[in-house]
Amino acid sequence: MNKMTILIPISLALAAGCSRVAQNKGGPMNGEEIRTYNGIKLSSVNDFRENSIRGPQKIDTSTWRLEITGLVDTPRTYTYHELLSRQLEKKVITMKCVEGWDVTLLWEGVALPELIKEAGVKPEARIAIFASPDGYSTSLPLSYVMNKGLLLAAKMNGVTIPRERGFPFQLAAEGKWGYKWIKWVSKIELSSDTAYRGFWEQRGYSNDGDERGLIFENQ
Ligand SMILES: Nc1nc2c(c(=O)[nH]1)N[C@H]1C(S)=C(S)[C@@H](COP(=O)(O)O)O[C@H]1N2
Ligand SMILES: [Mo]
Repeated sequence: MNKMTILIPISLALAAGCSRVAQNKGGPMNGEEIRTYNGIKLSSVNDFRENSIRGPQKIDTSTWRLEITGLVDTPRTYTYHELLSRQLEKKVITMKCVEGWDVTLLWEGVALPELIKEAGVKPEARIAIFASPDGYSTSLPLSYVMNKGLLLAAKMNGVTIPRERGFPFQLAAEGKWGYKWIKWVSKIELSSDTAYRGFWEQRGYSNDGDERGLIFENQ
């Protein structure tokens, strides 16, 4: 354990992330990642910093489920294999952390609006609340999720998302700060409660989370 590791709990209380350099400690990553796509130079899956509130989660895909619930006509659950057997879409997207670093990768995953449509949206639904087994949560306006065609990403740069990065799925919340890009997402709840605030949002970070806008709510 080095000095940085000891300092992490202190910096976590202050910022949506700290500064441990990511390492790929095994996990499901396979094959060689691609580093250019359609002429665009990509970052590496190793260029992230490890910012997770409780460290990397270990998900067992045989028991893992994605649940879509709340203000829907029919709550739905999907297994890992059900999701992966769907058509996957690809997009190059940059993720920016409020700490001042960013990564541009090829994200590949399941179109979230399709899953939400399968559950059926009740007219009162305004936001989607996302939750993960590490106790993390965040929310986004339902109109943004649907219109932007957000992906639940299963791959980065052509390789399975490493455990540290959110295997089996990380939400690619295009246009929003990194803290909206929830890792290990396992529950999506549609809600009318626009006063809901996620983990970092409760601690003062912008609820809108637009990466071109303010970092803090009351600036
Ligand atoms: N479940 C979960 N998702 C999370 C986080 C977390 O702590 N837990 N951290 C967020 C933050 S602050 C960032 S910048 C991105 C990328 O974090 P990483 O670099 O640790 O992968 O993941 C986001 N998703
Ligand atoms: Mo972050």
